[in-house]
Amino acid sequence: MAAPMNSCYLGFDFSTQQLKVVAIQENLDLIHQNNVQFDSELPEFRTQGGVHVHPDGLAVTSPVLMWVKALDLLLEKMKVAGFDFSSVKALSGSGQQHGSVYWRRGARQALRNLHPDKPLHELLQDQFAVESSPVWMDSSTSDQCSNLEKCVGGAQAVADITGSRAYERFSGNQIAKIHQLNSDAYSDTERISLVSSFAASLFLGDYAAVDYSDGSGMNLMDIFLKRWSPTCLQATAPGLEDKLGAPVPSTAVLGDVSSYFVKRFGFPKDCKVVTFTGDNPGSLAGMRLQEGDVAVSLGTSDTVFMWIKEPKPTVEGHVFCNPVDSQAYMALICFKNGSLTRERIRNSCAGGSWDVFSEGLRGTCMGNQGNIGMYFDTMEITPPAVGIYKFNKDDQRVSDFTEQEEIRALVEGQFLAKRLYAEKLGYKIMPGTRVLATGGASSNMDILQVLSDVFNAPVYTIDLANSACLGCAYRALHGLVAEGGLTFQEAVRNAPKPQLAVSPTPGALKVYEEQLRRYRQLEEIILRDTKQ
Ligand code: 5FX
Repeated sequence: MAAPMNSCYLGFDFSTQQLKVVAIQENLDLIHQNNVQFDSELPEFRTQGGVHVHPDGLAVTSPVLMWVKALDLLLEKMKVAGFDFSSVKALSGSGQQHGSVYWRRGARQALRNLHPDKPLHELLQDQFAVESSPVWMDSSTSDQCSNLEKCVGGAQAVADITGSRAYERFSGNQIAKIHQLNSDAYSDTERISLVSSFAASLFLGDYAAVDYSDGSGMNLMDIFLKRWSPTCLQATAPGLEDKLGAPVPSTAVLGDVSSYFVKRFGFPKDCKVVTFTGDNPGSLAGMRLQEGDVAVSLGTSDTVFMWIKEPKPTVEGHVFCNPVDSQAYMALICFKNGSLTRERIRNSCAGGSWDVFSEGLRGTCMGNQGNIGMYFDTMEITPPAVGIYKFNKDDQRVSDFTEQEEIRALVEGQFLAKRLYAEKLGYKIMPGTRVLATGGASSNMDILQVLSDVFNAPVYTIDLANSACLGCAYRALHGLVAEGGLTFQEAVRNAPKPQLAVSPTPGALKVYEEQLRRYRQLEEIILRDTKQ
């Protein structure tokens, strides 16, 4: 039976700096969006950019209760805005990838008995064995990564099983560190969730399973067999399989929403909770990525991802299970120095104004007269390097650029790195290639022009600057019909199509082939020097 027109679907995104939600109707029209900014709206947690960077500069965590309280606040804001919760047929969501949450023994009972008179953060305040959850910006687990690669037979062997070599931010290595340094907390942990499955657990009123796609970012799952790898589990921590629960397909319906939400907000009793996934997989769904497209997400982290059919994991980049098609995969490359670095250069070279930043791009020409910059404010993921490197047209290291040159050097450098690593993963720009852009910076046409020129391909955007929550609203809708065999593409065929934003400037191909060649060489030199 077709759902009435006023039914709607919710998609949440628990990202690094904020919690967001969108609501879409059955016809896929967007009817509500809302958000909670962690730093400004929950100042009691004293985060900066949603996180705490520890004194060693390597460990990065977020208070798990902040995420819980953000959900309390978001739902209150929706209520005040007159949102009709009784029309929600299904909900899903995404979370920043790799972050891990440690539920204390007894937390399942607490989740099953949430009292509707109280906010979640009061009910759950004592239910976490680890209060500061490690997040994706963390790079403190080098020892655990070396150990995993040693136990499994090398970096490529780990990639062959889990889709990625051992990465410091990947949850398995974070779990190993907690087991080693905080063994009491580990023993007191009943269940380990990812940020995504933790958020789903709140709605479900029970532990929610990890989905295949986000589960691929743990260095624990066999992405081909779609189950935990016994070798990786054993190398990580004892008794881990029980603490993780079995992973499930990303389209699975987990069950009905907890009675807490029915009583407190008026959700229908049979409102379904569809498995939550990672923010990048959520974006893939929101952008309705097709084979051959390359997506560039410009957020706190910048990511590049592609839809692939025959994955060949290497020691660079990641392969994840695809969130909307269980036969397919997605390749992903993550760059840590994304929007925070763009904001820093905006502040230092453009007086804090995006308009002046844009003028800087328009006032300089393609190729920046041979100047090249690499801006790794914090330890980068791709490539593993830290520091600021500026080169003139003769490949000599220089200490200064003019403000406008600096702005262009940053943006060109960020996009050259994206093209370089996409090509290393086998991606080829062909006639017909589309670059799909999303994330905060995708609303800046001058930044997109540079992207289009560097990739020598047209850039498309979708209306919403952040596609992860939209993708999860689509996934909520698809989750209800997936078992009947309807594909994701069929379920969302009427969604707004990505719109052409900019096309490459004539002459871009020649300029950036040369810049890319130099960028590759200069990066190799930096990496060689870093290792010495
Ligand atoms: C992907 O591997 C990442 O680490 C980041 O893009 C996080 O998902 C950001 F939330």
